[in-house]
Amino acid sequence: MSTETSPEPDPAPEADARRCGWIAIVGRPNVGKSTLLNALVGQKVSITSNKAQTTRHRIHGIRTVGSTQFVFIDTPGFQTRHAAALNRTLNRTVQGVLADVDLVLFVVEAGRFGLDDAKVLSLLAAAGADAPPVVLVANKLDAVHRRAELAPWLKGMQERHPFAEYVPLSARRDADVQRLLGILEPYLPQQDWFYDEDALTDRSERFLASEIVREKLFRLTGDELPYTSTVVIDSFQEEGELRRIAASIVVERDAHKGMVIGDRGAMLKRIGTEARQELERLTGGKVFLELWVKVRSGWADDEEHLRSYGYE
Ligand SMILES: Nc1nc2c(ncn2[C@@H]2O[C@H](COP(=O)(O)OP(=O)(O)OP(=O)(O)O)[C@@H](O)[C@H]2O)c(=O)[nH]1
Ligand SMILES: [Mg+2]
Repeated sequence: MSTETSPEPDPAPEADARRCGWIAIVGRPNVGKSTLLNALVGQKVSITSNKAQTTRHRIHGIRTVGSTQFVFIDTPGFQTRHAAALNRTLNRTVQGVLADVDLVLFVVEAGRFGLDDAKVLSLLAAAGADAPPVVLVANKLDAVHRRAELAPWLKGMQERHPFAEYVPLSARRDADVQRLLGILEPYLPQQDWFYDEDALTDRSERFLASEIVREKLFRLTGDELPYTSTVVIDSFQEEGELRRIAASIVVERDAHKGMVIGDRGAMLKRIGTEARQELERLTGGKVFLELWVKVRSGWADDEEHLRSYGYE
């Protein structure tokens, strides 16, 4: 009889081969972080608009492909201009996220690197020796008309920071987004998944409802409405497939209230209709949405109000 001990039997092959990890998406406002997140997840979990500072919360978007689960964290565009409490809160959210992830996607617009991008990069560089690897994502490639200038620009980026990967892409092109998933996979540790295979986000329908109303508000009112407007859900009831939602749009001045309501209520009605339609697509059921407009001056500069509105 042999005295040699036989090696431990292999654990179940699927569990052993599984990968899962946290990937933070950071960058200055408006570079397309949330658009990229939605494309990576394959469904809208984070609102987007051409207004800077659209994202205000940390949002997990989850995508499971084969044996790998990617958990992306969308973050607010890092603010360098204003110092109101809202911005301090947003910046804390970004910095808090960086400490705890396996990988960082630093998103910039392809061919552009400005002072506000540099400030975000310096934050990443300051994270020290055990900082996670950083992948440079040069987004909006579709908007770059002089492709020949891209190679020297990428070379310049190499000198700025030892990025783990350099990925020019367009968040709007599905093939680019699938390629990015393949590039990121090897950076995730081998471990079991954190979420169910079909999970898409850590956020509730109630939260998504307030975000979708805020997106329509931003998109439909254009540039006149200051970004300090927000949306609060007053009640959210589920009755089978039906959702009854009452929400308040909170603005800082009476003049803004007029803007949101519009001529004989036309603007508010449009915001409500578009939000309801999107919520019905998202939940697959009927939605009753009731919208109110309230004036609360100074809320964005008041830490207590921020907390009561769900900002961390
Ligand atoms: N042409 C082009 N536009 C894009 C692309 N990706 C995003 N955009 C647009 O860029 C704008 C900003 O996109 P967001 O995804 O909201 O940007 P963000 O970085 O999340 O912005 P904040 O949340 O404000 O920090 C939107 O109008 C998008 O449609 C892209 O690949 N190509
Ligand atoms: Mg965003």
